[in-house]
Amino acid sequence: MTTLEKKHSLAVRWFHWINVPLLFLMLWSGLLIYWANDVYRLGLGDSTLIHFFPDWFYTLLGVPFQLAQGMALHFFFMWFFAINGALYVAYTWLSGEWRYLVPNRHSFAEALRVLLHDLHLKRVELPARKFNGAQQIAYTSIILMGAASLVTGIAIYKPVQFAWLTTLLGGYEWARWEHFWLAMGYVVFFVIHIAQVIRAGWNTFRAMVAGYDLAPAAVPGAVATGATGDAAVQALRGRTRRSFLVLGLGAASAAGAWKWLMSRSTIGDVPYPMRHALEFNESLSRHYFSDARLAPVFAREHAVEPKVNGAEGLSSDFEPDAWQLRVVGRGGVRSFSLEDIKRLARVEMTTELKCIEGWSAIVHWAGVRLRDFAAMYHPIATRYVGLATPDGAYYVGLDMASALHPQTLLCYEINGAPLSLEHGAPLRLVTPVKYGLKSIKRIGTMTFTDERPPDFWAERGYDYYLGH
Ligand SMILES: Nc1nc2c(c(=O)[nH]1)N[C@H]1C(S)=C(S)[C@@H](COP(=O)(O)O)O[C@H]1N2
Ligand SMILES: [Mo]
Repeated sequence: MTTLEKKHSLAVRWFHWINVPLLFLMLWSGLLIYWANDVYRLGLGDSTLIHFFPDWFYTLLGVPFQLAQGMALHFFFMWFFAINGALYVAYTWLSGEWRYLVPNRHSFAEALRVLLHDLHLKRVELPARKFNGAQQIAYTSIILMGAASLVTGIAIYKPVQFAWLTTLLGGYEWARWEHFWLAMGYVVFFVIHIAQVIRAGWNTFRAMVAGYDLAPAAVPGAVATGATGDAAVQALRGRTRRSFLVLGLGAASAAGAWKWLMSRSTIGDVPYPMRHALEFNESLSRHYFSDARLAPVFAREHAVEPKVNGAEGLSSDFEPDAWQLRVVGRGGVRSFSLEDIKRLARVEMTTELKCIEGWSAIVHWAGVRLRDFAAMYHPIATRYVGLATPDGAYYVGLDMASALHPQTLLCYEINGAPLSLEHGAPLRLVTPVKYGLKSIKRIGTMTFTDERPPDFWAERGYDYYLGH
């Protein structure tokens, strides 16, 4: 005699059909981000065992190298991921389902037995309860990992605003490392889990969709639904059909929503809903931003030579000796020599240059505050400062608060030596409250304006504000 047994609660199915797909979106967009740098690797010292990810991996999966799009997706879907995660946790809490899902003091011993059983190392009876210890540990650790991914993600997305958090996690580079290995952890989980599902067979999979399974009538603890025998089989069939229909409709509407999202008109190279999400994130950062919020500073002996990254606007026909800084404001155009600039108060700082591609370096800079320069030049108050290379090929825009931040420097020295041409001689910007791409090398023109100045990388899909 068989009976229809309720196998999986709403929370468990929610977890599988909503949390997991969202996690996949985060992993997918993360994959678009990780190609960009060589810091993600498995190895010891200088020898690398595996590089994340080798080129063949991207070719195999057909993943494009799209850092900007990956970030836009990541910072758009992070909201869905976070909000859904919070709702899920609230639901399991309020419904009391957490009791089945959270490990208790027996879970660990039980998990060990499950492991021995699964590996065929020992013939052991598995407990007949709803979730065994191994499953409880798995569910709960994925949720904790999700929370940890959010926290480490925030710490690397906004490492200046959330400097306390980043410091707590061991600093920017550690937080990035943690974020990455959590992602690898999901992949390991997923691979093991898929193997288990395949081994467990169709009925287990069906139960995860329909929530119900057939059970021998005598199983203790089985929640009898009334239907037994043929009636139970019939009832399960009906439920299965309905559940797969719902799942199919859900998948189809998710696919539709994705298509809709990706086919929207673009602003600065990303579909407008994602651009708006980036701008929303920007405005949150901005509200959190203040002059008092300084990027962390380091001891000078930690400074290293940063790699040379990006040579847009650094054409070779440049004559450093003839260089002058052209300043454009409402009052007209004025030019300044390097000597004029060096007469301002010299400022030194050791800060972290963080490239959006994922690498970072602690560098010792010397120069003058843009704020001091502006005070000397005395522009009519404007909302933005635009900076461009002499040939106009690279250009960045800064909101005035960021431009006048005490750590925003016009630099002429790097690690105690004059700037080299490839690091931006004769004068470059360094602003540790933003990603490195705002730190324009070889400034030719500085424009005080009320209109948001063009920004080379924002036009190519990145966040404009890029505040940390
Ligand atoms: N003129 C110019 N400035 C630039 C770039 C560039 O391509 N051209 N690249 C930016 C980027 S993406 C980074 S990370 C930093 C790197 O500075 P570095 O080459 O001195 O390490 O410079 C920024 N400033
Ligand atoms: Mo960069």
